[in-house]
Amino acid sequence: TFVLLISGALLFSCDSGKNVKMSQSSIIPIPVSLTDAQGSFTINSETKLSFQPELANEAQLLIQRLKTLTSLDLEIEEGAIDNVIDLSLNPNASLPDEGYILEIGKEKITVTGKTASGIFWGTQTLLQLIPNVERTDFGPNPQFKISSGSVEDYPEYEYRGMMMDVARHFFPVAEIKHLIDQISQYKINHLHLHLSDDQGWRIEIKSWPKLTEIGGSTQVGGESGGYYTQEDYKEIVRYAQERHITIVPEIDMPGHTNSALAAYGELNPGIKVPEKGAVVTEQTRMGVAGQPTPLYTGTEVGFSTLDTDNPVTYQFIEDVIREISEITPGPYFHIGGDESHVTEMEDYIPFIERAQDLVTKYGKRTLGWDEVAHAQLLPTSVAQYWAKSENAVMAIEQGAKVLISPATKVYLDMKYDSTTHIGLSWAAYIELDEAYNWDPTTLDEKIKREHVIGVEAPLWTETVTNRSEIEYLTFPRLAAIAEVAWSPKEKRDWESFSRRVKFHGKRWETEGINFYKSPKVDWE
Ligand code: TNX
Repeated sequence: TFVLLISGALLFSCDSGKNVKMSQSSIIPIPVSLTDAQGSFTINSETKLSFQPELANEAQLLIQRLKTLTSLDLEIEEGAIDNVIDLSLNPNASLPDEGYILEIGKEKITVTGKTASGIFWGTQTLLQLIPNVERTDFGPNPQFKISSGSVEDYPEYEYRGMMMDVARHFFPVAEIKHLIDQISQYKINHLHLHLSDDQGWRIEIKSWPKLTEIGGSTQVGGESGGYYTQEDYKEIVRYAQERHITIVPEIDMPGHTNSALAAYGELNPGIKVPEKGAVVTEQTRMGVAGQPTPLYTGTEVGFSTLDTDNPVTYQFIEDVIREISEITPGPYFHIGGDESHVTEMEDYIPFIERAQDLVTKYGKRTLGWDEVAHAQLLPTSVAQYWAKSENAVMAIEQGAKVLISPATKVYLDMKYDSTTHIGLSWAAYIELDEAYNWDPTTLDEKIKREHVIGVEAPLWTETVTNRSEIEYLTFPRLAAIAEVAWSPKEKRDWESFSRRVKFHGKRWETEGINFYKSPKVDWE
């Protein structure tokens, strides 16, 4: 008995083997199909990795992540037969582009996909099947058992996004990379960067250097700001690309532009005296036409506009769109277009149409907040529904598509409840179940599946100043939203999600991610 006890204890410390059946696993987003089989695969120090040369990037990322989660450093061995994880591209597979098949046999794990993206998402699923072990408890001979079975999976929506506002508060490249690491685990494939707003201009434009020099110098609260050089931006794009994430740059116009007006007075139309003599205090911040505005570090919205009558404005936006498009491999350029409260509608509409033409000229598709639907949209354009479904419907009626970001469901800057110490609450309190229990196709009867390219969760940062605050508002809500965007409607179920998210809570804890312990989930 003594020997048995000792070996039992040893086994316990290095073999994390409560065997969870595939169908009972905690994968988020929930896959299209899960099938159980007899037996299990054990990952240990002898496990090999084999892959085609085209998959070297996905293989490297898998090795790195496995090492963090298990302490094991997998060796690469082409053609290994036993105890092997094999990544295998099959261009003829009958799968959607981002789909994958993951098979856990007794001697072999295979991830098959038609594209490298499919393979990458398949490896993210595999990583979620590795049992959680405290990093201090790996022991001398770590083993990780995964129940046999298979997963067949592909996304419901092609666009699964998060938006990060780096304008209200600036976050350096390292923070964005950390965020990319986290969100790619949930099969999020677009990261929209809100690169300019009243409080800051965050990307170097070589032909208009004062944008960053002056416009980038501060942020909400009045501390010093910051910006990405074009090299920094390219590094973010590269890092995201490795993780199969497309960067979507946004320059908000014609409103939300005080940082540009502070840098270049020639863009400033000045105060327009309201026709009916009404006192509009917001407009007083615009000062004198042709003169730079003061820098702004508060949190009001809707008081600024570019001069839509001045030809120099169009030279300006063309230079900005060109320089950013040149370093953006993804298909989209986001022109903002929201809350232009001091731009007359008769000026707003032609402005948006010219901006859309310039985006097209530089080879991109236009994305814009839902107000842009007041203009004539191209069929390649996308309106981002955040506030008004009638705007989304107007976009659809023009043949454009919509990206779904209702503020009441997916705004990550909304508080969870009245006690949340950061965030805003103008749209709603959004508890975890609120972020989970909704569907893009039931918001308005005129918005149908075929009109929707996907779902995006924005994080506005008026109240967010550091990594831990980003994490607190983002997790676990982003996991819920990722499931809305990836998983088929019939597979989604709150009870199931609230059980699965526990596993992720443990993993976030181990990784030092400051997530919100929603009372809707039994985390123990
Ligand atoms: C509305 S959403 C805005 C942003 C704010 C946000 C705060 C949108 C297109 N405009 O300027 O940051 O609310 O929740």
